[in-house]
Amino acid sequence: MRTWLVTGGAGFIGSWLVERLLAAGDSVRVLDDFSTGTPDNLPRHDGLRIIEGDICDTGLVASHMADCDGCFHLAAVASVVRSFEDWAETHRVNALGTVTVLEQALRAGIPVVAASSAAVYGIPTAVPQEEDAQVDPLSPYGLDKLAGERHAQLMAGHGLKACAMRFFNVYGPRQDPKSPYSGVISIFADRALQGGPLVIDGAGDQTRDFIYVTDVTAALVLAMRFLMQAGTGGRFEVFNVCGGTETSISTLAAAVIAATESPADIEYGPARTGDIPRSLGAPARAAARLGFRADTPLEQGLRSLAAAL
Ligand code: NAD
Ligand code: UD2
Repeated sequence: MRTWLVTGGAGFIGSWLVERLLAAGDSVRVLDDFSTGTPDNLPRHDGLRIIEGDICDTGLVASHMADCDGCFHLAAVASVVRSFEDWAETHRVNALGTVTVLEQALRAGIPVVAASSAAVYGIPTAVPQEEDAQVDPLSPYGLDKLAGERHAQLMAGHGLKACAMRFFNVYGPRQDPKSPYSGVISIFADRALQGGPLVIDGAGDQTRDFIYVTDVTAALVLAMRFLMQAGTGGRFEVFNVCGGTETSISTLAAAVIAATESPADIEYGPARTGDIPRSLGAPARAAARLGFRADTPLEQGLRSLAAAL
């Protein structure tokens, strides 16, 4: 049995990861400040310990890492929009918090699998986006995620084992639809269940690469296994965590209406300023090196989401 530290484990993706690790028979410590996450997302389980605290608290992070086998680092201010509204605080959590977690993992000699984002790429110069594509983040959020990756890469030269996982657009139960920073699928599903309308920003031909949350947690576990099996010395890898399928927002709206069997209408509003026209990840590297493949088709994921609401 192994023991894992999961920062941000009370959040949307973190709570699904915690469930997966507990189901595998491992022990889990969650470090979370409950700023967007909640203990209500987590099960009652003998193998789970929940610590309320800030990832920038060096002593706290160090003390809980001391006897862990590895760390999954998911805690973040996880919103592009909020990163503009609350620039310095986002930077504190996403940059300083990440460096704190990485540095303490380096000192403890444990591997880290950290959440990064497709936001590091900025506007794609070509799709599908491979990990070696140009990075040019357009937001403080994306910039701090990129900085976290670079710190991990630098620390690998000093012995850290780390993977940065560039999540594309993740969806599934427990993603809060009420927040102004919510992802489009949780907003559309909520609107569909309220009877509509679903409001598409712009023409609806913009595309995204959606990935269901349990596919993401599968990738995280495979990345940790990869690091545990790596030889001695430092190691840094970056992986897209994506489905490799492009879906337009109009197609998505129709699919959400079908999955929820809703009578809701679709309306069109103004395009979002700075919206990215296409986003599609290349899944080949994670497939080749981690054996990862996202295997939840959009229709199936949307049905699971609808059933959970
Ligand atoms: P979330 O907001 O549900 O989870 C983040 C968690 O971190 C929350 O539980 C929050 O309370 C906690 N947290 C925030 N600041 C903290 C701090 N200072 N100390 C301790 N805990 C803190 O968001 P999520 O969607 O589950 O995102 C998880 C990770 O995945 C984040 O790193 C995010 O940037 C990344 N990500 C998410 C998506 C997506 O589509 N959801 C896409 C790309 C990357
Ligand atoms: C951002 C981040 C991504 C991830 C995600 C979290 C970038 C490049 N990407 O992606 O990494 O953090 O946020 O959710 O910064 N839309 C509508 N109607 C709505 C809501 C959204 O049409 O009611 C459109 C929106 O204009 C956009 C698409 O849906 O074209 C996706 O929007 P999103 O906010 O879910 O995510 P996105 O791609 O901005």
